[in-house]
Amino acid sequence: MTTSTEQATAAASGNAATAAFAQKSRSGAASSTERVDTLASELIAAVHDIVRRHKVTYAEYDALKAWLIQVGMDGEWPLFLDVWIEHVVEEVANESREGSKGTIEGPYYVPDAPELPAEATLPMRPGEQGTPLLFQGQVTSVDGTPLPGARVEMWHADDDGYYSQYAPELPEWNLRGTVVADDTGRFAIHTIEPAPYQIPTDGSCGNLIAAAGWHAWRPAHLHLKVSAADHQLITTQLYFKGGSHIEDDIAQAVKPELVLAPTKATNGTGHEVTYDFVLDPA
Ligand code: MBD
Ligand code: FE
Repeated sequence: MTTSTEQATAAASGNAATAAFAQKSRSGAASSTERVDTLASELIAAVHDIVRRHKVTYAEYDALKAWLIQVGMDGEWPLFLDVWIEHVVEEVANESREGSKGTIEGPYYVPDAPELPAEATLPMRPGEQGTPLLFQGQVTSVDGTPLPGARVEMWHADDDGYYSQYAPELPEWNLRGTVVADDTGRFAIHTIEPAPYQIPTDGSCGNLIAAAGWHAWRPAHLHLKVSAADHQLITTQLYFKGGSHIEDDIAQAVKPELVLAPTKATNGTGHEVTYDFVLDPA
C-alpha cells in the first residue's frame, strides 16, 4: 500500500497492486500438468506465429525483452493483465450465469472494507468532490426471493481518478465500504460519481499505450462485489450513460446491462439510480 510520502506514480500504484495480489489467498494448484502443457505450449506457439508472420526483428525482440523486464520492475503485471486479458477470463468464467452480469475486478479491490448499515454513506472526506449519487436497489435470487443481509461491497475512484490505498494522501477506506442489505435485501448507498479513469501513463503500460498510439482511458465506473449466503458472488462494475469512453474502454469491460442512467435526486442534490442484483444459487 502507498504511504503519504510517496508520489502518485505508476510504480507506486503498480507495486501496491502487486503486493496486494501477493497477499490474496488462492486455493491450491491452478491446474494439472497436462493443462499447463497445453496452455503454455499454445501460448508460446501463438508468439512463434506472430514472429513469423510479421518477421519480427532482433531490435523488436530486444525491445520486447526490455519492456517485459520493466513491467515487473514497475509492479504493473496486475494492471497489464487486468486491463488487457481479464475481460475474456470473466466472459468464460460466467458464461452460464443466469443472474446479473458481472465484469472484471481490476487491480484495486481491497477486502474487508468497513461494514455499513443498509442505508449508508461511503467513507469520504469532508467536501469530497463530485456530484452526489444515491445508488439503491434490492438483492434477490434468480427465482425472485429477496436475500436478507446480502453484502454489497462498493469501491471506486475519487473525482481526480484516484483509489484509496493506491494513491498517496487519501484516507485508508476513502470511497470503499461493505453495505449489509436489510431483511428484504434492500440497500441505499450515498456516494459521489467518480470521474473517468486514466491508467497510469508514466509506467510500462503507459509506454505501450503511447508506442502503439492507443488511449489510456476507462469510463467512470463503480466497482461492486455482491454476495449472499448459498449464492454465487458477483464481481461487477457499473458505468454512466453518455459518459466518455463507454464505447472505447481500454479494458473492454463495459456491457450494455451495466450502464446506469441516473436521474435528478428527488431529495437533496445530485443524482439517484436504482439497480437490482440477481444472484445465482451456489
Ligand atoms: C481500474 O480502475 C480498473 O478498474 C481496471 C480494470 C484497470 C485499471 C484501473
Ligand atoms: Fe477501476
